[in-house]
Amino acid sequence: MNIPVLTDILSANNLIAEQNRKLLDDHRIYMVNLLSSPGAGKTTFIEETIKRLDLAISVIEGDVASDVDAVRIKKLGIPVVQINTGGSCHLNAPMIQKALENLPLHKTDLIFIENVGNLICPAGYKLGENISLVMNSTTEGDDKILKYPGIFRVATSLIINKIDLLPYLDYSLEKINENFLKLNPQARIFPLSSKTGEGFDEWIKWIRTGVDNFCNKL
Ligand SMILES: Nc1nc2c(ncn2[C@@H]2O[C@H](COP(=O)(O)OP(=O)(O)OP(=O)(O)O)[C@@H](O)[C@H]2O)c(=O)[nH]1
Ligand SMILES: [Mg+2]
Repeated sequence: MNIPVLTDILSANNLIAEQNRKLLDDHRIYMVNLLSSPGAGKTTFIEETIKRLDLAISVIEGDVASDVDAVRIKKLGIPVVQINTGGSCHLNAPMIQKALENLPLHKTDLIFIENVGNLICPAGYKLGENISLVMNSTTEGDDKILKYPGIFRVATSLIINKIDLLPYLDYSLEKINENFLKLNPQARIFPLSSKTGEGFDEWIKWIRTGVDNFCNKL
């Protein structure tokens, strides 16, 4: 079935995503798009990453409503813009373009975008990011990769959060690893706990190297 309207919307979005990328390249800023279902632990993970990463970080928060997450990030003294989509289940490139106007780009190395909690629609919308991180938490069950392959296919890396709860749950890390690597053989997997900090060293080393390599290539 041909759906020209959707094709037009996506290509208009992609054009602005490219403009966002160009602006960020000019400022040597790396941008990460973080995707997951609601409550997987995205904001907690960003907070814990900010505490451990010696870079100038800014954050764009996407939610249907409220500024709850932006208030949390602001408490860490980090520049943050809250986007309320008013019902839409994903962020798009024009929203990010507007948010970038309100961030101190001249003193930012890395931007985290926390996308709207959802495993379906955010996958189709490029924002100008360097990488997409998809988070699956142990409390969601280990079958989500099979049920929502689209979002896991676009992931550069998979964050498995809440591993501190593994002893209490019927969740198989082996199954997740196997299913994810079938879709995405080149991608990295970081099992970690945003509550205890377990597993963060590997993740921090990896993201730091990613930012450094990006800056060296420009
Ligand atoms: N046990 C445990 N709890 C966690 C961990 N990470 C986050 N949480 C808890 O999970 C709940 C949701 O965390 P958030 O960081 O708000 O999740 P989120 O993905 O940002 O949620 P939305 O923005 O609403 O989609 C909170 O009660 C956190 O304290 C973890 O690694 N282990
Ligand atoms: Mg959040």
